[in-house]
Amino acid sequence: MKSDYIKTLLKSFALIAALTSPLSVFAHAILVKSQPEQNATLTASPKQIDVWFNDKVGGEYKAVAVIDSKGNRVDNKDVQQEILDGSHLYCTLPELPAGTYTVRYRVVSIDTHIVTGKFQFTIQP
Ligand SMILES: [Cu+2]
Repeated sequence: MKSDYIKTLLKSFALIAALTSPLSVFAHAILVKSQPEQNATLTASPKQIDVWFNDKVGGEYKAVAVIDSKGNRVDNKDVQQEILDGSHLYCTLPELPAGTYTVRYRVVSIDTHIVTGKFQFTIQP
């Protein structure tokens, strides 16, 4: 019957839409919040960097690095994932001099994709 054919066709489209939708359950992780915020101007060196994603991320291969304007890595290389909130990573910092810093992150999202990104913040003299 023709209507059965159309129903099947519609189901196929629905399936394709579900598989390709950014709202899929197995979503690609995106950064939703950070502390310091992107492009923040601070009056003192922050004690740590916090990043939050829209979903929990994998415990392996997680990385958060803070790079100074000369390209040197300045964080304490101690990235941690919050035990009760797998969407939250943080690392600590030594006392940093004034300058502009770049935070780089790299995580594996639930859909197994690798997600990388960066943002900057500035510490005023
Ligand atoms: Cu993805």
